[in-house]
Amino acid sequence: MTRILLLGGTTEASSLAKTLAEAGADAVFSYAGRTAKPVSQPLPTRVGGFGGVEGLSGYLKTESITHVIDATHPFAAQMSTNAVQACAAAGVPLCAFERPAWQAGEGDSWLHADSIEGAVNALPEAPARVFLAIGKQNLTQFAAKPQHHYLLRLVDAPEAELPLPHTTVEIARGPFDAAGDTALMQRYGITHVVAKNAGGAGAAAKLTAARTLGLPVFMIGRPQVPAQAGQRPIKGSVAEVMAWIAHPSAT
Ligand code: 3Y8
Ligand code: NAP
Repeated sequence: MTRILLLGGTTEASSLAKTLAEAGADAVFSYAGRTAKPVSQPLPTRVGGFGGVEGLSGYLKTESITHVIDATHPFAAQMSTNAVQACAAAGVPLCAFERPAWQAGEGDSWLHADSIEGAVNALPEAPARVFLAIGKQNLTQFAAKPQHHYLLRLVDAPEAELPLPHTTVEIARGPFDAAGDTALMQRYGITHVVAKNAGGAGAAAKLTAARTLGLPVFMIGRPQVPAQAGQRPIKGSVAEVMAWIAHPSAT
């Protein structure tokens, strides 16, 4: 009896949830609970961490999960790593539903950073106006360069004091569009953009806007998710995931 756990939090996860619901699949959608009011899904939904690998392994057993689909964001590396370990321990097939990384195109001026710290170090010394479109979980690292004015885009208004002295906060939930991001960056006289290589369409608008405005982008590469060969096949479309559910061994 197929019972699917869908680890969500991305546009891809939401589109897969729709297809699973339409197919009448027995599936549970899972959010980390990072935002105050996540977008509602057409599947039964759980919110909050599982309690590490232990907790996830226990969940797989008590909920008789037969397939896990990791459709989390490429930067949700801890969740993905936990899923690899818990699924291996429980002998439950796992696949990742992931969008390809963005590639620089004609007219782009990207500086590649291998981590958040790398992006901080790459920022100039002279005061600049930086669009920091990476959410709120990694802002502290940028306190190393307090001289810049940071435009922050957050899903929820910050509860605590921000770790940066000069900020403008934009509260908005994606997906975003290029015209909106171009106007936003012009309004605040942005000179540099920092982005995580999320891939997908939901966060790409700022890259198109940067190209239009001829601005440099500090592009942070994705973290690696350690997995044995075949343990975590990566699918790029809803159709591929649906085919995998039918035949998980035919990765
Ligand atoms: C809680 C669920 C859907 C999902 C939409 C996608 C698109 C909009 C673009 C910018 C970049 C950023 C951020 C972003 C985008 C989609 C997708 C995507 C980037 C929601 C969501 C949850 C989260 C968590 C949130 C993080 C933050 C990251 C904002 C819902 C809206 C910057 C990533 O305040 C916080 O603590 C926010 C935390 C993790 C990154 C960070 O480190 O702060 N996403 N985003 C999920 C959960 O609880 O499990 O609230 O509805 C989902 C989406 N965010 O269904 O259409 O698919 O990527 N999310 C990044 O890409 O850099 C915004 O501003 O240009
Ligand atoms: P993370 O650092 O990889 O995960 C930290 C912990 O959060 C995990 O160990 C797990 O807690 C819990 N968690 C994460 N995703 C979960 C899920 N879908 N369901 C249940 N628990 C989850 O994750 P993150 O980067 O904070 O991202 C959190 C969520 O936001 C993810 O679902 C991701 O898809 C979404 N998101 C993230 C980004 C981003 O830039 N990171 C962007 C867009 C959307 P336990 O160990 O207790 O199980």
